Amino acid sequence: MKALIVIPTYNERGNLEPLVTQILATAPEVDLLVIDDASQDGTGELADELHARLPQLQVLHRPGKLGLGTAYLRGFAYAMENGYELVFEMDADFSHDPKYLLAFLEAARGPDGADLVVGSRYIPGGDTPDWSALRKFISGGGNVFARTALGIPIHDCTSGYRCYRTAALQTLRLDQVRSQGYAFQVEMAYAMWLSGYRVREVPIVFVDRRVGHSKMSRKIFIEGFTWVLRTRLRGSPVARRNRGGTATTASRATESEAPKEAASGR
Ligand SMILES: Nc1nc2c(ncn2[C@@H]2O[C@H](COP(=O)(O)OP(=O)(O)OP(=O)(O)O)[C@@H](O)[C@H]2O)c(=O)[nH]1
Ligand SMILES: [Mg+2]
Repeated sequence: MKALIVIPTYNERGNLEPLVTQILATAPEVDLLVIDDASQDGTGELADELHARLPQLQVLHRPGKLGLGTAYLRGFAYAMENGYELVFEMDADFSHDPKYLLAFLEAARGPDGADLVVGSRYIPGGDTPDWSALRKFISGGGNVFARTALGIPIHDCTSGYRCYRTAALQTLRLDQVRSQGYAFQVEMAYAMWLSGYRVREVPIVFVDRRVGHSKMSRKIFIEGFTWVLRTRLRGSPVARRNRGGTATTASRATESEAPKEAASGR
């Protein structure tokens, strides 16, 4: 299966090359797309050097820090335009260990393959060993809140390590996505699930970045919280099935209702 790994970067010079090396050692058949937002530390130039050496790595340069959500949407569009069957989201900071790529590919393969595979910290085998009790509480609590408020059966809907089937993405209203940070991940997971697509979680141990700085802000947390509340009230504009004008949990098809009709091209 032709797979593209999208890696958004903002000041990740110390991480990019070892990450790319490790990805290609684990899954040599995948292609990579680095989306750099005019990093000041030379990440964009390094990505261009890597592209010159590695034909399977492409680079998109954006003029400024435009946010994670728009970077991934650009990556999804690239995957669809270039015939990739699977598209991955992956952070550049080694929090998302490339060793899990094979488990993702396994879960996405075959006739029963998932349309969205989520790397989950909140199922058996998943963990966040480096986090303080407070950070665990905020992330774990945020996930319980999103799950309960939206009624989604996904344990880690804020996880940014995932793999989508592009045929499924193609049926969503991606032009309606407005969120950027954690909300972007929840919005996409919700739209996939609501649209009847098969979602599967594989356990990941999420470790803290080794070098560089986090770009997450309080604003991103608040966006996540208010997005869930708003969506609970108004529904998802992104899901392909949106009966009665609002997408409530009741409008979601069960797996037996042929959720893969779009994904299989029927
Ligand atoms: N292109 C692009 N990449 C971004 C932007 N913001 C963050 N990133 C990248 O997105 C990934 C995740 O960002 P991090 O800063 O690690 O955020 P996080 O993983 O949620 O937070 P930490 O747990 O603190 O690491 C990294 O690869 C960043 O370089 C952005 O605006 N544009
Ligand atoms: Mg990170």
